[in-house]
This record gives sequence, structure tokens and C-alpha cells, in this order.
Amino acid sequence: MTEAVQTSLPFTPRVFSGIQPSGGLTLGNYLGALKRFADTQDSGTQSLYCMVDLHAITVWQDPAKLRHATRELCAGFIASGLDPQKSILFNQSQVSEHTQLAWIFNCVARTGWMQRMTQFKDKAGKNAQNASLGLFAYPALMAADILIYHATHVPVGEDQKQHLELTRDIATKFNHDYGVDFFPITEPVIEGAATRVMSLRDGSKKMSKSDPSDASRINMTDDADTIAKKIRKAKTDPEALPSEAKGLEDRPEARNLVNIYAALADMSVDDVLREAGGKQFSAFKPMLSELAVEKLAPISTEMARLMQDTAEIDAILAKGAADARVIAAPILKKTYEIVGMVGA
Ligand code: AQP
Repeated sequence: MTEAVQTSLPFTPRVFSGIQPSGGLTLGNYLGALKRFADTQDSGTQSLYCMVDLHAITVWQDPAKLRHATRELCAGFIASGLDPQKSILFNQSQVSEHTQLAWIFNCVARTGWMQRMTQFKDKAGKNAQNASLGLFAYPALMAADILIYHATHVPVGEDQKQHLELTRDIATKFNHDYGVDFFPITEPVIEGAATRVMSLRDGSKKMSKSDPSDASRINMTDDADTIAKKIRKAKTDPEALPSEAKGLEDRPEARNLVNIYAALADMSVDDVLREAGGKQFSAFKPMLSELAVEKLAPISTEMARLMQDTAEIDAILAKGAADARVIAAPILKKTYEIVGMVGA
């Protein structure tokens, strides 16, 4: 089965997003990505969600842990409400068209563009010469992940905004260089109260699975006691909560906890502050812990149940990869034709 490949605008709406199996899922991944994917899965738009294992290895991954994290991530998608019958769930390395298109994009993107990427600078640290070439080229592979499906919308957290802009730049340059309207100019979808969940230990750093401090994040597999302890110890300031959002402007840690509460409760920040304004953190933190446990415990229980049958998870990923390929293969073929590859 093949599908007609569009070579000129407008493009059929299609959603793509990915998460790295680079460790356990965090509350940041859940609120910034998974929950939003689940909330929109019945919108009628075809959606593909990818465990981006090839991105994960841009920094060292132990092979056994990577396999486990990929399956656990798939379990996390399903436990968060993603239905593999409605959305295509797969791991990136099973669809080789991603890397084939990434090579073309490596030849379209400029090294200067990559040098400006803040995620590369953050992850490479002071010794950029020692970073992998893959880490440097990461945004070109990400552009390929999206554009190999002609995806028009990419729901992500705030941290991915710069990479999405680069995806648009690559599509624009490809279309311009080859005189076509072949790749869509993808829209980032960055919405909700928790587009940037911050570290519990430092309100200026995003919550991240690879932060060396486990106390900085809530893991989706943390039990109720651990969640409560981490929230109790979360950095705050001595003031009571304000009664409106502008009172949080210079209080990053307070803002973070209120944002997390709002996103978990599906409330606006103003509504949360209408209820909690005037409370001290000694009263607000237990409210947040209770809500976090109520929302996360069923997900972690379901993840653990799904992980008892990894063969079933592997079958879901294999089926998803086959479905993804049906969309990706003709787009790669057309790309090769446009670029001038014989035999495409
Ligand atoms: N703290 C966050 N707040 C909101 N959204 C977040 N996302 C990640 N962290 C936050 C969103 O989750 C999706 C998947 O991200 P990823 O795992 O592919 O890479 P990442 O953004 O680099 O996430 P981590 O946890 O920080 O992973 P490591 O530590 O391996 O780099 C994206 O949509 C992202 O925006």
C-alpha cells in the first residue's frame, strides 16, 4: 500500500512528536508531552508518536538499559492514555527512512545553524570537541523525523522551540534549493500551563531525566512516598502564594509548583491562585503531593503491568513501525527523485 505524496501546499494535517528513551520518564515529559498527546488523540488528525532511540545514543547509553527504557517509554505512552489503535506508536530505529532523510538534511543544513543550538551547548558542556558528531547533528535528524511524514504540527515543550525553528529552516532551504513546495513548514504546538516544567531544586533549570540529581525531578515510576518527599523538599521561597499570576513573576520556584498543580488539575493558573492564594508552602505542598499521587499512581501502576509483557510491547512497536513506513517510504522516494538519485 502506498499513499499519494503531496508535492505542493496545502498539506493534510498530521501530528508527529518524539520522546527519547534516555532514562525514565519525568513529570516534565508527562505534562509537556504525553498528557497533551492523549488529550488530543480524538481530534481526528492522524498522529505518530516515536520513541527516538537514535537520538538517545547521541550520548552514551548502556544497551540493556536502552532496550528497557524504550519499552518502558512505550508503556508510558499507553498508560498515559495513548491508544495504539488510534495513534501510530513506534521506535525510530525500526523505520530507516528517518536516517536516510537525515543524511539529505545534513547536506542542506549549515554547520553554523547547528552551532547556535542551545541544547547542543548545554549537553556538550565545556568540552564540545569531545561531544559526538551525532549530538551536533541531532536537529537534522529531528527535522527528518518530522518531515519524513510531512507532519504539519508538532506538540512539544518549550525547550524544543529552537529545534522546531531549525526544522522550518531546513524545509524552507530544501524547497528553495530544489525549486519545490515539497516539505511543509511545520507548526510547533506549545500550549498549556506546563510547557516548561522546572527542576524541583533549581527554578531556572528544566526538569530533565538526565539531571544527575534524582531529587530534581518526579519520575513517572516514583511511588507515593517518594513523590511526597520530593515535593516536600522542593526549593521554594518564604512568601505565601499570591492571589494572581503576576505575583509569581520573580518567583521561579513558586511559579513552577503552581504551574505543575494547574496542569495536573486541568485548571488555569489564575483559578489555582484563586483557591490557594494566601497559603504558605507548608499548606500548598501537601495539596500538590496529593494531586500528583492521585494523577500519577494509576499511570505508574499501568506501566508496571504493561512491562510484564514485553513481547506485547514489541509487537505494538513493530506494527507501528510498519504503519509509519507506509507513509515514510513514498516521501523518501520522492525526496530522492527531487535530489537526483538514480533508481529512486
Ligand atoms: N521539563 C519539561 N517541561 C516540559 N516539557 C518537557 N519535555 C521534556 N522535558 C520537559 C518534553 O518532552 C518531550 C520529550 O523530550 P525528550 O525526552 O526527547 O528530550 P528532552 O526535551 O531533552 O527531555 P529530557 O527529559 O531533558 O531528556 P534528556 O535529559 O535525555 O535530555 C519533548 O516534547 C520535550 O519538550
